[in-house]
Amino acid sequence: VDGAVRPSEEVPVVDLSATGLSDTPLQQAMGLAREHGAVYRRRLHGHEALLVSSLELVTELADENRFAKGVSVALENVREFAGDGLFTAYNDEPNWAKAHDILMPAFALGSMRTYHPAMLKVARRVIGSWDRRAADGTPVDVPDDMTRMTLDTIGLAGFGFDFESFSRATMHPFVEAMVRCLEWSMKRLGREPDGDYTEEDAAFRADADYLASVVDEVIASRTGADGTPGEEAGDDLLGLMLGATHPADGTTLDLANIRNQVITFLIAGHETTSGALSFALYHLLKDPAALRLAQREADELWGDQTDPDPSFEDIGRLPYTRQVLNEALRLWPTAAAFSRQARTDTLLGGRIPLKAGQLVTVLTPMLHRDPAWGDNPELFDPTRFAPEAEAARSPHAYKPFGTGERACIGRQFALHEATMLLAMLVHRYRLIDHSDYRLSIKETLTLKPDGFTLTLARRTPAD
Ligand code: MNH
Repeated sequence: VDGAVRPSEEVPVVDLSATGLSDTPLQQAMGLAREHGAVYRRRLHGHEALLVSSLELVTELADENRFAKGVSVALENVREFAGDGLFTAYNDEPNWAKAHDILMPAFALGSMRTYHPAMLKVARRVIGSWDRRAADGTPVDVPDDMTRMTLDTIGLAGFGFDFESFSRATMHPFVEAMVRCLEWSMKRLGREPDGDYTEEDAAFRADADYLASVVDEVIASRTGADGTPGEEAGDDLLGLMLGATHPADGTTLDLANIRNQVITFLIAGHETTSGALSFALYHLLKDPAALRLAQREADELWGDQTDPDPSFEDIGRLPYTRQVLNEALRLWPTAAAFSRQARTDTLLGGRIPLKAGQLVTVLTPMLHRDPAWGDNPELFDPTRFAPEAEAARSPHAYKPFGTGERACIGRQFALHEATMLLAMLVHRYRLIDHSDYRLSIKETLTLKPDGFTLTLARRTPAD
């Protein structure tokens, strides 16, 4: 009446207290968004979350003046084993800015040159293993091998530590403990108020302690017996953390924080990239035209060389392969949600009242299916990331790496490593869908195709 904008409670409320949270909460949340729309409230055992997935509202949430990263309940759970590492630190925790400032240079595009040799070494481990499978015709477990690859890569490139995952029949116990910790963090979201969880919590504690012990081994391999860095701290991530001082106050990171950072990088640095590569291979398998284009691009670069030697510069010459990864991350952003926190009392979209400090969850896979993506958002189409198409679209329509100051620090690292491996794999192998694989997605806070196997045949680039 007086012309002022009045909040109106038009947001649908979904109460899950009776049914509970599913084992695949992200896919459950996607289903609820399809049913109730791009913004809804989800109630569960007395907690309420606001889930948002429209370009209109995410554009507002990306405004750093009004919103900042929110440490969600899920991330609070991850804090139980990653502490004040970069990913789970609160915005105002001094160690966040300090570690961010010290580590940022190590993640600039140019720094990828330093990691390239380690990435290539591990890519060749994948090929060694897949050549044997191609020769005897047995299937490869794609997500398992992508996880071996990304873990070995972050270990070697970041910390000079070799997990040697391809010399093991089963995954390194670090991965198994880490996956259980992530699972614990996810399942804890759905706990009944009067349930007894002592057993789960004890098992979690044991896993978290084991992770810390592996990390202490990684750190010890680089420090003297007294815990101080040796003469040559090195210029990889661990070297920086042990040696570099903060430009502002000249202090280094403390050892407790370094331990949290190493756990954080070992987890954040491999779990999501391995899912991204697995989804990219899945989509190429199901889209022969896209696979052909990716193969042609690699063939043009490496011709009929049996063992190409990709240079650092080559990775920038694989734009279509990069588009394939971007498109796989559009449909299945492997870190599928992130939270924003209101800086002050505000109205979201001019209609949804938020209190200062209140969290809002962005449901990335549904943002990535907003009408801004056209009429067929479920369709895998790497040309969506052709430069002209990208220029015509809002930057807020695509957020697989989060947003703003707290966005992913490892984006270039992930894309360099994944583009190189994907191009090497399609250059070398025909991908055979021996089981007529139907996509099913496993959730452990991150997303991965479940039970995805392939058989392989060596190709000659003329194929
Ligand atoms: Mn990563 C933050 C997704 C690869 C290290 N990463 C984030 C966020 C998303 C994300 C989303 C923001 C989370 C939030 O807002 O709460 N990350 C990815 C994806 C890939 C990925 C989809 C691969 C594909 N990330 C990597 C790699 C590394 C890494 C590789 C390290 C080598 N990520 C981080 C760190 C943060 C982060 C560290 C936290 C940054 C900060 O808050 O300062």
